[in-house]
Amino acid sequence: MTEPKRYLITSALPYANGPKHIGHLAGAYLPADIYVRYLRAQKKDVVYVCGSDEHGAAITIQAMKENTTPRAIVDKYHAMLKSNMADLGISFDIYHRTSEPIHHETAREFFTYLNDNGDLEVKETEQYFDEEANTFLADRYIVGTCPVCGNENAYGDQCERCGTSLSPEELINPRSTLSGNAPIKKATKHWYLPLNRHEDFLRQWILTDHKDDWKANVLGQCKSWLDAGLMPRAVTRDLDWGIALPQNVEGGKGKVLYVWFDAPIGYISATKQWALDNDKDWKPYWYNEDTKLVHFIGKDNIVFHAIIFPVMLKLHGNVLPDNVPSNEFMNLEGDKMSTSRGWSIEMDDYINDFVKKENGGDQMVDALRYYLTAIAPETKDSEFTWKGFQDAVKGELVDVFGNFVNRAFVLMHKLCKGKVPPLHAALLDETDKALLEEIAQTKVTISGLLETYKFRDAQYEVIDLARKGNKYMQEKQPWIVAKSLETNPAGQQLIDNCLHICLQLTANLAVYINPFLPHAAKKMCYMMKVVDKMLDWSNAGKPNLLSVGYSLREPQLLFRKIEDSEVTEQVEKLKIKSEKIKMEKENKEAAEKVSAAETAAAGEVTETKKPEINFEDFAKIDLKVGTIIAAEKVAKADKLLKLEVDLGVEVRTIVSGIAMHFDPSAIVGKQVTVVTNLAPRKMRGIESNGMILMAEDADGKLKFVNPDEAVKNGSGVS
Ligand code: B3M
Ligand code: ZN
Repeated sequence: MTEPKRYLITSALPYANGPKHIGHLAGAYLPADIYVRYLRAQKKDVVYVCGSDEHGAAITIQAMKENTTPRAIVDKYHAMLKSNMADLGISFDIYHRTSEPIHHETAREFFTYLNDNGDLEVKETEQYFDEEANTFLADRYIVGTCPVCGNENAYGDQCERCGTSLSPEELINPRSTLSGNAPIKKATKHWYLPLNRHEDFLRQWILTDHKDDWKANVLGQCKSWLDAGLMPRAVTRDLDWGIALPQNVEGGKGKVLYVWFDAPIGYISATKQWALDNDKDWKPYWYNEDTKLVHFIGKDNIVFHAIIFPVMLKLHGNVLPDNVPSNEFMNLEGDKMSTSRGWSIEMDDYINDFVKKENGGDQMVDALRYYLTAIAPETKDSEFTWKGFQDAVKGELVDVFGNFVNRAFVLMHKLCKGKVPPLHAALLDETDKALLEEIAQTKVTISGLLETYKFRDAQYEVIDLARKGNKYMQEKQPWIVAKSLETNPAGQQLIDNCLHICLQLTANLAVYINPFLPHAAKKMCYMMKVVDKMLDWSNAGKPNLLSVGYSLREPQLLFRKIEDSEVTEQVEKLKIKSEKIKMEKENKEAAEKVSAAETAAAGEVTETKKPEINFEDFAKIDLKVGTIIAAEKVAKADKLLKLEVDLGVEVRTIVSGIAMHFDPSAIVGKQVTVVTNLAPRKMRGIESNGMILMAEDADGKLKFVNPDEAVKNGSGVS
C-alpha cells in the first residue's frame, strides 16, 4: 500500500477466564508492542487497541468451575490481565472490555447492518442439546474425540491439541461438558454468515493480493480453509451470557451473538472508546482506505482474523487488515505450554517472582521481553527454557550490550573527564569509518525487518551492533594508549575519537533498542542526560546525537544476571505446579468413578435395567453387615472419605466417594452393608478393601443400606 496516513494496531483480545502465560505474551502482544513503539518513534499517527474478551463459553465454563458468576470471573481476570500487560510494558492506547455497553451497542449495530442488507442467512437446524442441563451445546459446551488427531477432549469449535477448527457435528462420541451425557438433537433457529458467497473475493484478496507480504503460516492456513470449501457459519447462539440480539429481530429472543462474532468488533468499540477519551474521531481509522490495519494474533486465531472478520468488515464497509502477523507456538522446557496442565509461566507469576522483587523491576521486564523476542516462534515453534533465559540474558544483554555501554561510560569518565570528547576528523582511520557506517546502515536494516514483522532478526541486529562496538573498543584499546600519554600526548586525540564514536554508538543503541526494551532505553537517556525525544527514529543512524563537551552521568546497571538458584527454583516450581494439577485431576476422576460405582451398587433409581443373572452370579458377591468405627476426609480429595468398618472378625479400611453427602463425625456408629470380596484398589495412595452399598433417591441423595434393626457385625446378607 502507499504510505498510510494512520495505523490501527490490534492484539487479540484475551479471554478474561484466567491468567495468561508468557507464550501468549510472545505471540500476540510483545511483537505488536514493538511494532507500535517503532511507529510512535517515527511520530506516526498510531492507535494500539486491545481489551478483554468477556463472552462465550470460555467465561461461563470457568464460572462453573470456580462456582461463581460469569460477571465475577470477567471482573477478576480483566483486572489481572490489564495490570499484567501494563507491568510488562505493553503500551496499549486502550485496554477495553467487551462487556462495556458501548461494545454491546457497536456489535448489535454491526449485526443489524449485515442482517438488514441480506448478508446473513437464517436457518433452522437440528443441534446437539443436553436434556439434563436443558441447554443447546455448542463450542466449549460440547467435547468429543477430534476427527483429525484423536484427542478425546476436543471442543465443539476447536481441537486445542492440533488446532483444527471444528463444528460439534464433527466430534466423535460427543458429550456434554455440563452433564457428561451424550446429547440429543433438537431444532433451533440461527443466523449464519454465508462465507461461501465470498470465496472469490477471499481467494483474490489473500492468495493473490497478499501472497508476498503475509507470512507463510498464515497463507498456508487460509489456503487449506479455502480449498476445503467455505460454509455458512452460525453467528448466534442459544445462551444467556453474551450480547443479546437486537430486540426487533424476529425470533431472536433468548439468543446472543456468537463470541467470535462480537469479539473482533471489540477492536472497533475499543477505538470508539479511545476516541471518546481523547477527543478524537474514530471513524477514519475504520473507514478510510489510507488506514493501515494490522492484527497481531496467535496461530489458533488465524481463520477468524484472515477469513471471517475480513468478510464481516467488507460487508460492513470497513477497511480490511493489511496484515495478520501470527506466530507459531512457544513450548516450555520440552513440552507444550498449557495453563490447564500447569505447564506454563503465567505473566502474573513472572511479575511476582522477578519484577516486583528487590533485585527486579524494569530490568527484569526488559530481560523477559528480550528473551521472548530472541526466541520468538515467528516461523516455527520455539522453546523457552529457564537455562536458555539465563544464558541469553548473561551472554547477550549483560556481556554484550550492557558491557559495551558500561565500558564506554567508564572510559569516558576516566579518560575524557566525564565529557563527550571532540572528534578529530583528520585522524579517523578505516576502523572508525567502518563503525560509523555500521551505525548508519543498521537503521536501514532494522527498519526493513520491523516493517516486515521480523522482530527476532531486528533485535538481533541491535545486539550485533553492540557486539561490533565491543570489538572496536578492543581493537582501539584506549586504556593502553592512555598509559603512554606522557611520551605521546597526541594519543589523547585517538582516545577522543574512540570514545566519541563509542558514545555516539551508545546513543544510537538507545534509539535502536527502544522499541524492544523501553526501560533500558530510558535509563540510557538518563545516563546521557538527554530527553526521551532523542529516541525518535529520525535520530537513528546519526553520528552526532551527543554534543561535544556535554557532561554525562555515571553509568548505571542496565541488566542483571539470572542466578543459578533462580533457574533451579523456577524449574522446580514448574514441576511441582504441574504435578499438583495432575494429582488433583486424577483424584477427581477416581472419586467420580467411585461414586458412579456406588451409585450403580445402590441399584440405581433410574430405569436402566441390567441383564439378567443367575443365582451363581449373585452368590459370588460376599455381602456383610459392619459398623463404621472411624471416618475422616481424604486430604485434597473433595469426594472421598476414609472409613474403618468393623466386620466382626476384622476391621477394614474402605475409601468411599461419599464425602459430599455425609459429615464424617455423623456416621460413626452406623451400620452398613459391605461388598467384602471386591478386589482391593488404591485411591489417593490408600488401599480400599471393599465397597459400601448405597441407595440413591431421585434427587441424588445417598442413604446407607442397612438392616432395620442392628445385627452382629459380620452378619452375612443374602
Ligand atoms: N479471545 C481467543 C483466544 O484468546 C479470543 C481472541 C479474540 S480476538 C478478537 O485465543
Ligand atoms: Zn485434534
